[in-house]
Amino acid sequence: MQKDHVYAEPLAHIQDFRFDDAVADVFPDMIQRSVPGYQTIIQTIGKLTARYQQDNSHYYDLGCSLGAASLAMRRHITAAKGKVIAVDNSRAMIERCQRHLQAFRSDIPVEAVLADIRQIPIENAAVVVINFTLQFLPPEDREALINRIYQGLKPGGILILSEKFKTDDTITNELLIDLYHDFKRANGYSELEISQKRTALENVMRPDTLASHAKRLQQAGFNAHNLWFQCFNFCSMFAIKD
Ligand code: GEK
Repeated sequence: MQKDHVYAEPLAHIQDFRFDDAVADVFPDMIQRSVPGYQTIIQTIGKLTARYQQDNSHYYDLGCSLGAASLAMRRHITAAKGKVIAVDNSRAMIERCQRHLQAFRSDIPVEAVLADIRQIPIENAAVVVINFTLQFLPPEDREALINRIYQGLKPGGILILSEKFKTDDTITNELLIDLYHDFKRANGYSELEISQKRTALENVMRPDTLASHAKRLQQAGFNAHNLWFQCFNFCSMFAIKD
């Protein structure tokens, strides 16, 4: 695994964060050291897939990066005629994702698609995963995607949505961010790396509050939804279509 040094040296001008070759090359190390509970979330995506799988269904991984969630889903599908559809709009990510998927043998087909998740059809789905990607969409586009996911799920299907979130009050928001930065320090990131990455993400990753996620899920039609994981300002929710 290549170590993430993307922000290790001082940069004269910090550009907006992009999922380019430099990031894709170090992504497994980056996400592991930057997202609290990442392994737990990926493993639980596998477990939930085992529970919510249905025959003749699609399993979506929206914003798949290198395909960790797709691999977890594929390992757990035993239902007949399943297909995993992994989507990312970064060429650097999807090329590496294709290689990862080919490296492991499986009878379950996986299609790795270079596309914008706002533009692909979502249909016949037993499971839809959107793991730390909704936060990168322009806020005004989020509702339409959640609505389309609801429409594309089969009855009894599940959406697993993981996000970084913010809180409405400054005191708890700053405390959660401080605890998160301690987590990054403990994982070997320097003050310079933490602050340069924060600046790079400022314009491209805009977290919602948990209340706005819950409202959006409810309005889309999900009557059953809840938080199942939280660590600092990172969380994962599930929503089940009845
Ligand atoms: C994992 N889910 O390892 N359409 C398609 N892809 C997009 C879009 C878009 N509009 N916007 C961003 N992306 C993964 C981790 S990373 C999260 C997901 C992170 C893609 C982007 O190219 C990147 O690969 C991914 O969403 C977000 O479980 O790095 O914090």
